[in-house]
Amino acid sequence: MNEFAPRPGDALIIVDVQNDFLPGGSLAVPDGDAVIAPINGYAALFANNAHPVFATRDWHPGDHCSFKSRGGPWPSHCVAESRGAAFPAGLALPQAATVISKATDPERDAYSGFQATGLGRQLRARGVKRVFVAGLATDYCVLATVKDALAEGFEAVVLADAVRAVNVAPGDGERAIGEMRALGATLAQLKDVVA
Ligand code: VGL
Ligand code: ZN
Repeated sequence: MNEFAPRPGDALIIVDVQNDFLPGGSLAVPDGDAVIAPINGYAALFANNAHPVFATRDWHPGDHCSFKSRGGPWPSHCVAESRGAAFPAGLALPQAATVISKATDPERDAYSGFQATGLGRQLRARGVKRVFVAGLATDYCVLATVKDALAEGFEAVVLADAVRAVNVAPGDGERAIGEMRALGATLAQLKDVVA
């Protein structure tokens, strides 16, 4: 029996696959669009087997504290309701997917999909024990989401073929993967999950 085959108690969390994080966006993740095809595969697999699918989105007010205009580290990105904050046309989100908006408070950043969103409560309410995490970016929101998932007692599987890193410093993505593994996350890719 394949340990990564989705079973009852599993959920998929798609992190921040939004136009601004894709090539051409205001905070483009290198090769970020490469996550879309494998994520579409995971999303179909989970949805077709009635396993919950969640999609987080960075959903900032126009004057968010993380923006350079306010002394933060990032260019303006993912402003709520903007085209940059939208999911890309190529992302095949299942009808039943639950969208989780985060970092909506102008005065606080939130990399983790669990931060002030009720995601942990929603997962527990649906009997989820193990989360499969994909999306952008490996070294920020994927890392923070996986750390919080583990801290809240979920098992976490990082979908290695469906994450990409910003790499502000070279190697940040690899270090993030190492950190997640050290905390107890496992790594899988599409062929492990469908096998
Ligand atoms: C993210 C930087 C700023 C992410 C969000 O989704 O990883 N990174 N805001
Ligand atoms: Zn952000």
